[in-house]
Amino acid sequence: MTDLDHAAESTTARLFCPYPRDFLWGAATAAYQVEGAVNEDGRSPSVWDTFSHRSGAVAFDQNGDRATEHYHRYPEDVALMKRLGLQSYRFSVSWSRIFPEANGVPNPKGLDFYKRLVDELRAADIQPWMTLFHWDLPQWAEDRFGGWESRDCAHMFADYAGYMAAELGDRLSGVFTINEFMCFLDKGYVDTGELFAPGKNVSKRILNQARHHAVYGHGLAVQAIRASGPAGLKVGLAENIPNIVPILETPEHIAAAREALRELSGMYLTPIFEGKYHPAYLEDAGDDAPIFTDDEMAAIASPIDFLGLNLYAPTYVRHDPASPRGWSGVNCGPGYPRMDMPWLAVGPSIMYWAPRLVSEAWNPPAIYITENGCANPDRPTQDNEIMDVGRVMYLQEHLIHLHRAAAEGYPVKGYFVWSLMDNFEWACGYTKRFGICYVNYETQERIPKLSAEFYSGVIARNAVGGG
Ligand code: PNW
Repeated sequence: MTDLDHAAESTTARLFCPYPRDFLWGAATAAYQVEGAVNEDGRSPSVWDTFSHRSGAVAFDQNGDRATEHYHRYPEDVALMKRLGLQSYRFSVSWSRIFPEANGVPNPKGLDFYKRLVDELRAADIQPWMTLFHWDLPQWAEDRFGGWESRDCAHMFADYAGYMAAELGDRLSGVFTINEFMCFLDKGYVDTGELFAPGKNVSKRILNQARHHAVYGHGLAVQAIRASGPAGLKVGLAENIPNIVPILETPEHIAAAREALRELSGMYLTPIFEGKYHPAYLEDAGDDAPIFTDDEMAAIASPIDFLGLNLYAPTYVRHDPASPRGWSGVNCGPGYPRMDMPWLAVGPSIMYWAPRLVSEAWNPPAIYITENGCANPDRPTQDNEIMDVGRVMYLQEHLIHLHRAAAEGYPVKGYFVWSLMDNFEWACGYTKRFGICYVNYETQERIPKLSAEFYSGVIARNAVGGG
């Protein structure tokens, strides 16, 4: 076989060879982005309600009051998932629906919504995967003790996690404790340009302490879920790791990439897997480093059943003997391809490198891609079609690289596209559309886009290409 034949064969293989037999295909959303019904059935405000009602905080002063009305339209949405052939759905729970006040008294009506949603999913043969915290901290926790600035937040979170595992655990396929530390801490506690709720501006010292309480909250939640949930309930977290890609596939650049991943995850995933903060993080923090105990570090490193990875944009890294740490970052530079979001540079090989580098660094028992997708300025044609060829391109290229990770034996077990439908995109409001289904925000009509048809085909074939 010539080199050219070999190259052709491997590309074809990525496209047409099936994914592993029991690979799980799904879609994801998050409570505040889709539910609406913010004042119904006893729900109290979260920090995102407060923040989005602050003038100038969100594009066009938009908010999630109505969102996509998933709270009421969930039967229709589950039917849509079924039509698309989805095998799983990752949703998040609004903590302040379950515990509207600080007094620890649960709200049965809030819980009942998630019971109905989960039952509807199971009746449609769609696996429910629940995220406990996707940034919408109850406002009472912010008012009472400054949210994650306080250890109390970690304990309250664990109580809530244990309660949900006891009430719903027997009907779930998996639980994610926390979604993306960076987005509610680094973007919510410090104004670095794109401010998220609660929209504070704290000192480095307080930020580091809040980061510590959040990873501690994750660890306590894992323990509470195991203590209160049914035996065998699987638990992990969903994290947007820095998606390190070595600038070239050579041993030095790959080693540099692995070290960069551990170091840049120094305050989040590194302690969760290693029970210790990365020394470079503590050194950089100096006097602003968090205060912690050995027992807390042990709780943070409670074993998990899987790691969820939210993968969007690459961070290129090179081997660099001139840098004290032996590696440095490489900017994408002008003219680099991007999707319709300032931070969304396109680098499909993240889908290979993230599972590989994470496995080499920490060897998690299983990996799920808990989010991947892109914004595209979608508009229906006169015939009410949404021809989002850009998103089809993005998804196809990413899935080819994910196939490589699976084919090389990294333990990728499933993939959740972000998102099932267009929704409230945080500080961008409704101006950015990430859905594979279009939402008309006037009528709340959902229209599957071309990418939904593409993704349905992938699921049906369990392979990227073919027809
Ligand atoms: C994720 N970044 O957020 C969230 O989990 C979703 O709720 C969100 O809608 C989706 O990605 C799209 O934004 C991110 O700056 C926010 O790299 C920011 C970044 C990445 C992910």
